[in-house]
Amino acid sequence: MSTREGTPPLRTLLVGVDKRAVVSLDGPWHYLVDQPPFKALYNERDGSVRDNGYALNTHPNISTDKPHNDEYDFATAPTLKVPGDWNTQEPTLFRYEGVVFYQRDFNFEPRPNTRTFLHVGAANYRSFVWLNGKHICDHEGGFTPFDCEITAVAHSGSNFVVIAVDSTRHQDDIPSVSYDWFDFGGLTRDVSLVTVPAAFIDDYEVQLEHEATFTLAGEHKVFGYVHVEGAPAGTAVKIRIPEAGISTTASTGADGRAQFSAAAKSLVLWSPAKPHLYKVTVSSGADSITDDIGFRDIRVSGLKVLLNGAPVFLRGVNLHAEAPVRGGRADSDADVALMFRYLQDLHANFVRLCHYPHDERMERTADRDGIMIWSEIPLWQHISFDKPAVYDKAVVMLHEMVRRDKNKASVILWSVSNETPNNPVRTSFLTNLANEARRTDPTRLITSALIGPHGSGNQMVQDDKLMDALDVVGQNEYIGWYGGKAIDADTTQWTLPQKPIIMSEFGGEAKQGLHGAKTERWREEQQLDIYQHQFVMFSHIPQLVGLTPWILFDFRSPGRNIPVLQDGYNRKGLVSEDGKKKLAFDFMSDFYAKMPSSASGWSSSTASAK
Ligand code: GCB
Repeated sequence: MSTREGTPPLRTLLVGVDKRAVVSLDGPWHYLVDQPPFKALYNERDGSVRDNGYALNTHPNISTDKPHNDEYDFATAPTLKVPGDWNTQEPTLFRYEGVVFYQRDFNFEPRPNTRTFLHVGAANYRSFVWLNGKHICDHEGGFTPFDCEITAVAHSGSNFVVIAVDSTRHQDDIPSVSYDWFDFGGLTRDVSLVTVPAAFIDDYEVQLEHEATFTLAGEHKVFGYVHVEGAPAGTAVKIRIPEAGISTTASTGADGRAQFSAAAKSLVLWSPAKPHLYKVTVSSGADSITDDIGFRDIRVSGLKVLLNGAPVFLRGVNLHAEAPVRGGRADSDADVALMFRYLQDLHANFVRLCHYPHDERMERTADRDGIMIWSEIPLWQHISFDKPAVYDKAVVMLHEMVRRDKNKASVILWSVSNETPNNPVRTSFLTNLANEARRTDPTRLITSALIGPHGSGNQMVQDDKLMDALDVVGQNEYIGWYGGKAIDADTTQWTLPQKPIIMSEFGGEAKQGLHGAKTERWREEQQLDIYQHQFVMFSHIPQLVGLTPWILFDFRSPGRNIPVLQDGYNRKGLVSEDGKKKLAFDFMSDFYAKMPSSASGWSSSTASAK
């Protein structure tokens, strides 16, 4: 198995882009579809990327007597809105998985002693970027940001950028070819130009110091680092948190990092009850960023998860990054606000963002509103676990996820995978990845959602060796839907590790508005019945520290093809895709609402909820 040394360099550079003054390139971009076999993007001969095709943004000779040339033209091509998936913007692209070229012009005035980056919030799945006809960067992975430097290529006046996005699935991609969600393609998150001084802050981490033991009272320390790119060792950085009485300086080492640790006066620790954020300013030379950061401690003690030293019960739900009501990939403040309205209605204090990093607005809103987050990379079920290159790719995705969100107090869990096959090759891959996650961020908890305990009769024995590498174990199961009857859950007994357990998926499908007997499939009553029996089972799991039912909203999935009932949607939502709540929503919401906020486990959580 390849190790850190073999890992390709992290291409995402800039942390805290949403806190910088940027030039937005959101809006209409011209597009051209490059249908299979994708001759505009890939050379037929060897599959290499063509730099001499649409990337050049030439125009056809139409009304002149010049010789025949290329047969494409962005200038007169239609447009797609960025950010946005192409599937829900153009009916002929609804089921399209392939290559789309995007192009737009922008004006630029270079400023002396600055560097400029093109920042892409996310593009699914592979991206190839050219500026003024020059190939400036590529990126793989549909859910994390990347930056391409344009300083040397951009000129004064009008410039053009071309981005080819390829959403085709491949075996060795992450996720691989088969997954239970819709493959929304395109420039799905914000695109901007970020101009920074020649020496600039590309990365910083500011957190509550993670001591060996946590004490609520007494002095807390804030620690972290500021990384300055393009500055010599010994460059000064300043970290100021006025409300916490912190104003400190540090200087960069040979690696460009300035480490710091500073005592804070009586911090208000971040929690769902009080999601306090501090204004934190990091600066160096001409560069400065002011972020909003919460400070809190998350750790495991025995069978409990402790938030700021107190056991906490994670009242959660699963969520895909699909916009309710309007449909399509969630990409705006309005989409995020709507999702959070339902989380509030559910009385949730926790959300599992499935199965890939979501728009950064989710973490920002969760920080502000006091919702804890499980964030995951898209290692979903079958991945090419036997390939070192795929491991390297997984490490890059992990690093990109952690790098973007490590300053978000809301994020308490990094998940390395979901429902992967239990075999030695995969266990070694994921154990290494979990260890890498812990090395990268020792202040948070590492998890994974597991499936498939060995069972005989009503005995479920989870003996997956991957659990040894996890702080918190996610257990998925669908008793009453994919197997058995709802009532079987009453007598199901689990043998689980002596670690905190989150029941990370359970549920069943129901078509909103379809009513009948609880024995009838697809009825809201049956979905509710599944939930009620699950709760009997949960009461026998002493290690239970949280629940995330599958899933908040019905979501598109191309394999869900029962007409009328599914119509291309996975119907396990507590709410339909157009925002209507099902009976199971009210059940979960009542339960969470009645749970004492001090609840830490099932017995304390249910004491007053019944
Ligand atoms: C699972 C997967 C999830 C699916 C869900 C289902 O176990 O983790 O991605 O969508 O089951 O509905 O089958």
